[in-house]
Amino acid sequence: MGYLLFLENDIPIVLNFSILFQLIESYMKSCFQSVFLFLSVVVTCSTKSYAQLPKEYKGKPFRDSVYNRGPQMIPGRVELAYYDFGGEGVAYHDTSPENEGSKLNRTEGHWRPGVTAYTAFFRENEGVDISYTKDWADFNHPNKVDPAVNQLYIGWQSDGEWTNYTVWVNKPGKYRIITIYGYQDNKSELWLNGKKACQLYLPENTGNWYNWTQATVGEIVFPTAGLNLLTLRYNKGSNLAFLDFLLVEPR
Ligand SMILES: [Ca+2]
Ligand SMILES: [Ca+2]
Repeated sequence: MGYLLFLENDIPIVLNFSILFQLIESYMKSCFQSVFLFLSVVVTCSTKSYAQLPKEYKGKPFRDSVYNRGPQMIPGRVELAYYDFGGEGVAYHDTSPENEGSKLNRTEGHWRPGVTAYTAFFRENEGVDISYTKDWADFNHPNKVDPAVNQLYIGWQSDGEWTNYTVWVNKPGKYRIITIYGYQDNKSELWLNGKKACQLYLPENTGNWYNWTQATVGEIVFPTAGLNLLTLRYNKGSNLAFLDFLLVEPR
């Protein structure tokens, strides 16, 4: 067996080749195992984070120049106007092909002074009917709970309509759902990854579409963290702005 001889700071160092090879082999094995372990963790996490999304779902989380944070987070607020990309039959179903909110806001007096085109004609070329809260319609009378100024909401609801949201669940568990709405119960349901998860109930009839209030409207369990597909199925009855998910029982 050969020897390696060299000098370090003028001190001769002698190494047996077989020991050297064992050291190299051991080092390489250790590196390989680390890389393998890392990849396993990545693949496992990735699989776990996406497993619950229906495989056939082709929609993608909404994003634009103003909102670019990716999937909306739970716990937190899901803005209903930020339904997924993907179009009619994939990301939403709406009975009228036009955005009735944008269409109205193109008429005289409905694009209010100081309101941006982004807000007044939000997702104008899609079918979901979206508008925003206006000075002379939503704030010219007392509301039980005021919505935000220029709050986007889904209106012009018809029976059997729905919108999809790819959400990121940070903490599995049971959540209370709080919303702000105008008018009356619309018999909404939330579906999670293609299965009915809960019924929503808007408890108070506010009198009309532009009298707003806030209420707890249901509870839902998110069993798994990561990406989940939330579907809001609604019927005629209300203007609906967002859903707040408040964690009440972690799992
Ligand atoms: Ca429509
Ligand atoms: Ca509609």
